[in-house]
Amino acid sequence: MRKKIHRYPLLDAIHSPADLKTMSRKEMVGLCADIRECLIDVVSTTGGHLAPNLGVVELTVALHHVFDSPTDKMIWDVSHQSYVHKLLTGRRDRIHTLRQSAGLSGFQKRTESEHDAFGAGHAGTSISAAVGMAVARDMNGADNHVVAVIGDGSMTAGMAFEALNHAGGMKRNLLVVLNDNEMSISPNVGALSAYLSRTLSGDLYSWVREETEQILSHIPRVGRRMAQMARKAEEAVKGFITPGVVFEELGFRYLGPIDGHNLDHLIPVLQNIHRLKGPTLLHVVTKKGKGYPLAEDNPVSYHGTPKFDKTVGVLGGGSSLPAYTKVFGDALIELANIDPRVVAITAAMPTGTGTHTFAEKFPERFFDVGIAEQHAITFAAGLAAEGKRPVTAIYSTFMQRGYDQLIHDVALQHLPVVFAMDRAGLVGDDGPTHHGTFDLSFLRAVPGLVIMAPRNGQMLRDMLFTGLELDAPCALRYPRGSIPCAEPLQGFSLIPVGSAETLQAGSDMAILAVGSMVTPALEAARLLAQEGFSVRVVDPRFIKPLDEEAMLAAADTGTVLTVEENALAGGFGSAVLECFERHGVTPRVRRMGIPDRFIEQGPQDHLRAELGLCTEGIADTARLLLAGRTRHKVLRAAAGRTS
Ligand SMILES: Cc1ncc(C[n+]2csc(CCOP(=O)(O)OP(=O)(O)O)c2C)c(N)n1
Repeated sequence: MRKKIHRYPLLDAIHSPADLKTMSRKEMVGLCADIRECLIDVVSTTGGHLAPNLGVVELTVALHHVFDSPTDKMIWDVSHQSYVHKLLTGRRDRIHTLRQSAGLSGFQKRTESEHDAFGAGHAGTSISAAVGMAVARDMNGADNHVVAVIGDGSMTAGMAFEALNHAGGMKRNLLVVLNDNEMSISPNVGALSAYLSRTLSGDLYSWVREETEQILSHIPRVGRRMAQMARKAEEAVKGFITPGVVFEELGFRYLGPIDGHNLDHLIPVLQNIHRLKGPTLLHVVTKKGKGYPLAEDNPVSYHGTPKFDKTVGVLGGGSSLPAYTKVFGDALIELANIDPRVVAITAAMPTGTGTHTFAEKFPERFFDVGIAEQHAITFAAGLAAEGKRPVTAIYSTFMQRGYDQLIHDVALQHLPVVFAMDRAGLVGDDGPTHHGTFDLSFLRAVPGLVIMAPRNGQMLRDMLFTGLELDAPCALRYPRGSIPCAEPLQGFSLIPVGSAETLQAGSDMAILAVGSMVTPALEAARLLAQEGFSVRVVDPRFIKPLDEEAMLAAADTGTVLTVEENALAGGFGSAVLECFERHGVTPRVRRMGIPDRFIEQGPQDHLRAELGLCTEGIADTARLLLAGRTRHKVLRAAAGRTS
């Protein structure tokens, strides 16, 4: 029998967190090295969030050494940094399936493991969930620990402060670990970030070094123990109690900052906290990308990466066509050159939304508000109320956060804010927390909001221009990935609001396809033409207001197929049905889109193909419709109606 070779011997010996309990400190240091190597090996082949995970290796090991998951609850904010937790909680042998179809999720998922206490993907939820769990624990008379780990970036989310406020007032046992690496995806922004940096500044350190032991030894019992411990862990003495006033005023006991890469600091501190009562916040300082020089030097690129060659680093590659994100970013700069009223807003995603180039060009007109989508939207409303033309670039999935602000602050006051919603539709490996498949449904209900979806790069430019010329709020949604074809991208044309474009005439049936679905719909129509069918193809361009004339002309063919990368419930197809109902026309209609379930992770193209949202899928559905068409006509004639 061949002997199994252990690539990561210490990591391979861990089958559950219980195995960590008996490890010596030295072994744990070796374990951390194994984990880093494994992370780099895995993420270089699967893609994923490398730098955030490299930064929490020691912290995760220490937490699992001291606390008892799954009895103690560990909640990772966003949970993009939970790979180490996965490795330590029985998922080592499946880690190579990370973010793959039917593989491990890139985030925490309750259905994946009993150690995943709470699922996430969006930022700022961990403390709220932890407070809920702490209250439920107390109501149940249990005594387990609840630990939320939140990054300094995610701490900029308003929800985190709502939760701190609630928790601090209630005095339940709860630990919040603030993982401070001074980075969100990009460098962290705002006053809180500046405040946290000040707590790490040299001046403060020296003040603390002198004062800490004295202060600690004056705290009865716990204080003496902590002082002894602090003495042992030389470096940890740095700011053992620093002015974490913000958190203390919110009712938390603030401890830190401590070195989040030093187990000799982390473990004794956590062991002490384990015995403390009440809400505690431990401020831990880490380095994003720790241990992999390429990631340490460039944490933005290694925050989330596609697969890469680990010896040379993250490689570009992929399509030779520009991404929608870049087309948008370039167009925004061009339009801002023309119109000085144009300003740009991002909620902690300058690179992801393509607004980072705008930031370089127009630093005075660019605003990164942190992970604060709700604030971003009302902030935009304020700017618009005073005559600016804000373009608020927020991924479709994160727009969900700002729905009330969109209705109450923007639309109700009819303020001209442009929402540029990247990553609309299926996003791929990030999975259900990140698919942008609801925006058409939730936006369509908002009175006065213009909703557009471009089918190519030039149309994105024209829609952005049209949006900025409007005296109304508007949203444009475009997919993750490259534009569908090489085309000269130049100039800007106004698109008449509410006008569809008929791309191909046809009389047997009509396909009405939105945004990313237009190209496959045209290809499907071409296949059908080869089979002798005459198919009309219409790009509505505007989901709201709908070009009713164009929709009714489509109905005249007697058979209509709508295709969208959005939930079927309430999406574009629903709008078309509502239009037909308003006008009393009854063509045969089929709607293609996202069914009423959450779509798992997988390559974007595979997911689309599985749902039929591709050339073949559209052609197949069209064929079925066309086959039923004759029968339908006969039945309708028998019922005395014509179409
Ligand atoms: C509501 C929301 N907005 C934006 C994002 C995108 N996002 C994912 S991780 C991240 C940065 C998080 O920074 P931090 O919490 O400091 O963690 P780090 O990656 O630095 O460890 C952002 C902005 C998100 N997940 N959720």
